Amino acid sequence: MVELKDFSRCEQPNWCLGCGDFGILAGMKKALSELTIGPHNTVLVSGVGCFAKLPYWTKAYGFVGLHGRGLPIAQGIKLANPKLTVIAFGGDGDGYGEGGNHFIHACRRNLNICYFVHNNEVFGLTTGQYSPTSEKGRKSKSSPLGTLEKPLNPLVLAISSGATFVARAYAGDLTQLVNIMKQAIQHTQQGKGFAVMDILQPCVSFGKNYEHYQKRVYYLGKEHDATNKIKALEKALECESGEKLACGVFLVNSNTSVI
Ligand SMILES: Cc1ncc(C[n+]2csc(CCOP(=O)(O)OP(=O)(O)O)c2C)c(N)n1
Ligand SMILES: [Mg+2]
Repeated sequence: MVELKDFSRCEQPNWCLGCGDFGILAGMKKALSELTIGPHNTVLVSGVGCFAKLPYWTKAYGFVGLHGRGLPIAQGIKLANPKLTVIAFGGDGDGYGEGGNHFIHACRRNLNICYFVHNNEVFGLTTGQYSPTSEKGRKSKSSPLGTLEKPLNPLVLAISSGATFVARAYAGDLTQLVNIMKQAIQHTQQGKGFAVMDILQPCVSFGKNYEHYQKRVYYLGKEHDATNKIKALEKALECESGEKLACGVFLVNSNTSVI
């Protein structure tokens, strides 16, 4: 039996009070323990950012790497020991900006690892610059007149690049977060390939608050056919206005994973 406390350390996270990262940390521990995956079989890998401190505060194997470079490390670990459950963590800056190139090719390569991206639409650790997922026109210390670019759509990028499990969750809804994380982990355990989860994360200091997400988040219903790539793309494109934020499993497919 694996219990939640098996993943706990005595140190407390130093994230801002109310940070969505707390929800993601809690969700990950709950998902692993409910799947009876123990700390001795788990490796957590991250890059640089507030989110990247997650392995510090979890009792499991961990590696905190360079900015945007979590995925190559995680893939190397999986190749060296395929029996391990490997979860890479990214931030919207880390994973979709600095590490964007690794992201695309990890989707194509489809190794059996999870990628959980803490998407708070901002560079949190460096105190509030705009990120690849910030909305157009966002004013920040690095864009005083507002950003000029449209935000990146990570779901569309993951689907079109070949990832076989693509989902979105919300850090403020633990029940659904755990449910979707468990499906992602199981996908990799069944040898079906790379599982990407974009996780909407409130940033109480520099980004959007819980109210913003609570008003917009809804879940894909049973009518959504996640085995249909075109339908998955359509749903992912629908979210671009930012007014309605669909969560759930957009795409699930089997694949040709090498390991
Ligand atoms: C190569 C490199 N470029 C820039 C930085 C500075 N830096 C540290 S954290 C960070 C932003 C992190 O943002 P994100 O990935 O969204 O994580 P968050 O802090 O929001 O959780 C940046 C630009 C760095 N450490 N290394
Ligand atoms: Mg961020």
